[in-house]
Amino acid sequence: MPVKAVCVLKGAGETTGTVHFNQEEGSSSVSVTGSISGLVPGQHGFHVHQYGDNTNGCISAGAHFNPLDKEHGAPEDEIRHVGDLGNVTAGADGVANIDITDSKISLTGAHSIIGRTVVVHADVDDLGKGGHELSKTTGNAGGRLACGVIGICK
Ligand SMILES: [Cu+2]
Ligand SMILES: [Zn+2]
Repeated sequence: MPVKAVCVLKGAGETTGTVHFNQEEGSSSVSVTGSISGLVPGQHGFHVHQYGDNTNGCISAGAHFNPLDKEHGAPEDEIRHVGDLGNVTAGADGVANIDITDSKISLTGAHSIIGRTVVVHADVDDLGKGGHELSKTTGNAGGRLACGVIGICK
């Protein structure tokens, strides 16, 4: 049986979205699909954060999901947080369509993202390479526009 999960993104502003996760049985990769609307055109940091806690809004989700205690990086880097999914890109209509395959996140086991939070950010994630003091922790991706807890679905 594949494992499937879904996340509905909401925030204080007009950014909303839905993200689907699918992992085939025995596969080490997860497909991430969906769309986010109400964004400024351009790139926006897109991560799985540690906690499935939105008590005080997206800030309660904590830092990037990082069970291996590594520095922030790009999805294709060996040195990255498990939760580092890079950027999504919004078009002129403010909509970002997501179609990512990632082999570091999982829907089962020690690196499972079930019950954690997806966050989409105001700014571009520099993927650890921007030279900013926050580059190696957050990619300097700015505020949290919208977020949601990842839950199992059918
Ligand atoms: Cu983030
Ligand atoms: Zn990170």
